Amino acid sequence: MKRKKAKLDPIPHEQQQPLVARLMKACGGSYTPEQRRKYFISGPQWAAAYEGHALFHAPTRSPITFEHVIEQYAEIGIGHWTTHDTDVIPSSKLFTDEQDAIVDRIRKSLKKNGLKCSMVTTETFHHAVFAASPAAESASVRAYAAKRLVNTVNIGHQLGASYAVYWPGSLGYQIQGAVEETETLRWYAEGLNAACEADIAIAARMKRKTLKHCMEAKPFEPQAEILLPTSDAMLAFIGSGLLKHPEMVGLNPEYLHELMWGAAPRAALARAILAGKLWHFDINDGYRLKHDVDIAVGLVNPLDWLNVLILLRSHGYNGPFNLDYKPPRTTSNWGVFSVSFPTAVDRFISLWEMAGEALEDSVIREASDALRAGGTVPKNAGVDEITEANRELLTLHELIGHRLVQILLGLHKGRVYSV
Ligand code: GCO
Ligand code: MN
Ligand code: MN
Repeated sequence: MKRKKAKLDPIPHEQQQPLVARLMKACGGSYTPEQRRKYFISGPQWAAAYEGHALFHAPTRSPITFEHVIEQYAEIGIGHWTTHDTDVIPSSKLFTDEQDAIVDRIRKSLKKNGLKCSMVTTETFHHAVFAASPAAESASVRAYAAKRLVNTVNIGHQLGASYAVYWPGSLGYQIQGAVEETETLRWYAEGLNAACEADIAIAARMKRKTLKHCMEAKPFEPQAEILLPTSDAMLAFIGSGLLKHPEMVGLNPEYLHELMWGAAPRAALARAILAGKLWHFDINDGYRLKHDVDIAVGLVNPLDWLNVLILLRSHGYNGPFNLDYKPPRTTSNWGVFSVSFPTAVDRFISLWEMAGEALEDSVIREASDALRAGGTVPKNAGVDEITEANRELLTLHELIGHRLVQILLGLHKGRVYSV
């Protein structure tokens, strides 16, 4: 039916927030902060503070402080907070008393708002010093990078974190032939080795557990060619013999980063699970074979997400779900915390609970059991008999797919459309 075109009156600025707030309420389906806090969900400082800038984009939002982010996360019910070193400490203030003062302010702000810092990470991609990567030819750059990683481990322990993440960023090249890959990867390993060795010493001194050091791959950015473009490449790197403590190093796959290169994220995660290295998980969404659009979880591929969470639930994944996405440039500073974050968290919780429902679903269960039982095959059966014996059961693959879509759309509860 075509809607009659109403004359639309412009909406004055002061009425816009109330309108958005009313429509948010009308959407329904939101969880309480207490319910949200039951999940190991973390909110990055850089996601909330993202100002909408990029190579082709001027900022659309104004800067905000970590105090504000932490306070807003607490209100929403995001129980954990994550940060890069330079999201909160300007590069020039690192390694100074000012760093200690800032870390102290963060600690107080977390405590006041009942949040925990779960993960820290080092920015080794933005500052000009890392133009040739943290594993640059120049030994002075590499020594500085190692010092930064060690400093972040230290901050992590001071803030009570359990995870450190490493996105190698500019580890790659624009111009082929200038960089020798094996040498660069050896140098990169030296940085991680320094971080792990320092961690062992700091953890012993502070009577804490060592951190879980998690590598994060991204295939296409910010260099033209990337030396460790996928989680699989990182698994090979961890097992290459270059790391002094491979047992301390695992993965932080990002959903979109795996999707970007054309992988099935669920299969990439399955390989990480088999290797015992799925320790941390950046959750977001986007499109295949495109740049890193970092859209909020479940907005593009909810069915794929449901399947990812079925895999993680059935393997008892209990690490963090880090909301590493970028609120759209069209969203206001106010909208970041009143629409973008709560809706991302709530879609995640719905999909997680739905995954539990799918695992318990009697139709899926009986279909999966039947497929595993297989058909009745006579002794010494030949290829034709084996094929024939299983033929009707294989139809269940599509039936399971249909059932998962029914669960996703709520149709398994008997919802139908009048036609
Ligand atoms: C990206 C990356 C980053 C990393 C972060 C942690 O999408 O650009 O995922 O957000 O997760 O740098 O090291
Ligand atoms: Mn990420
Ligand atoms: Mn990303």
